[in-house]
Amino acid sequence: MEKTWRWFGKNDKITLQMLRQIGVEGIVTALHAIPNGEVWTSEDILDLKQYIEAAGLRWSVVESLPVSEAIKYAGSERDRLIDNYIVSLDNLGKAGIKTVCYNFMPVIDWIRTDLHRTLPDGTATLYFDRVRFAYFDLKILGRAGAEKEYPQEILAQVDALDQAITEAEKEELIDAIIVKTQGFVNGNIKEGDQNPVAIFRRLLAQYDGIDRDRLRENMKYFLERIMPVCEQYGVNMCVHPDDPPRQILGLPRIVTGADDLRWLVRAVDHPCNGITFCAGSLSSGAQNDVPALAREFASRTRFVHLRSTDILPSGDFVEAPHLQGRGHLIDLVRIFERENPALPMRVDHGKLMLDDADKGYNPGYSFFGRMFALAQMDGVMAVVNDEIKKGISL
Ligand code: DNO
Repeated sequence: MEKTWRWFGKNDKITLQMLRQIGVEGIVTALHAIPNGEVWTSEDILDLKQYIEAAGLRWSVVESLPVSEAIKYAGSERDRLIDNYIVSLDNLGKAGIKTVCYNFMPVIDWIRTDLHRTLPDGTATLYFDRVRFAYFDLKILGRAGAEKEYPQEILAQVDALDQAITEAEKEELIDAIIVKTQGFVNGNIKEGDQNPVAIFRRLLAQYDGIDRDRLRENMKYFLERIMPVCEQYGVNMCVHPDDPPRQILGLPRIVTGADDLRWLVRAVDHPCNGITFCAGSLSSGAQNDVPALAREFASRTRFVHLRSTDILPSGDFVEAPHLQGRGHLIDLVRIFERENPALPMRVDHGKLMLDDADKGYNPGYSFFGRMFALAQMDGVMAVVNDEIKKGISL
């Protein structure tokens, strides 16, 4: 697979020169300064492309070209926003950038409750705590009817937490769930926004009455409209699975596992309608057997995120070391290297380690942590390619 790296643009503290030194081949990035819903012009695309190429790298994948909320809930401005999206795809296609990652998660992208969970070895990682998440929903957001969605044992723990939690911890929880993890991915809520909880409530209200079937219809509508421009340039759209892959905060989520992926590839049965196989997101759903999903969907996979998680007995989940956990990344490398050795892959979410602390990296996007994981996956790829060369099949 092609070794790629998510890089956040010219202001990223991790420079392209650093990435070349560690063996990165392709860059995964976006025009982060363009507000969601606006056109990516050829001029801006080419400027960034040339900057990347001047460092001896290539712009392999766009992550993400965000899908505006009104496209997802089918608001009155949906067609105008899809028209803009098509122009951006046209400009990317013309520039020869042909892999575009996006997601169709309403309102909130990936979710964690703790961005600095310290492990016994002194490194820190990302964590999802079921009770704290329920606390956010019930006691901070105060979502109507939310109690019905949680088992009694969680409700009791939420009440206990309510007696103990400090104001500072509440702020930290809000920051982790709806600010720090979101700002750099879709811009719905950004750092510095006043009263993020109120903004979040307004965003949620846009989905009143939208269930999984309606969201599926809206996704199909979007994909059908953009397929012609994708076909014209051979641009592969690759949907990122929901993280975590389950219904959340009363919102429908429709990219959660085997049934959803089957629906997706059949609903718009076109080779440009592809998948970002994010092993991390998929592995955090207890329903998912990740290697089985990889085998089933390899031929529609256009981009791979190598990451793993562990689900704990409490139902919480934590990012696992890349060679461990439910992601089974060794099996995945075997599957994807055989399917298409040119597939772009990036390691996703490294731990905070060594010199990473206090650099202000986006959560999950540390330097040393990701470099360490990339070296591990590079080793696995070397072994697998050696097996393939020698005709060993496992
Ligand atoms: C977080 C990522 C997400 C993902 C987007 C893709 O680390 O998994 O930000 O890149 O959802 O659209």
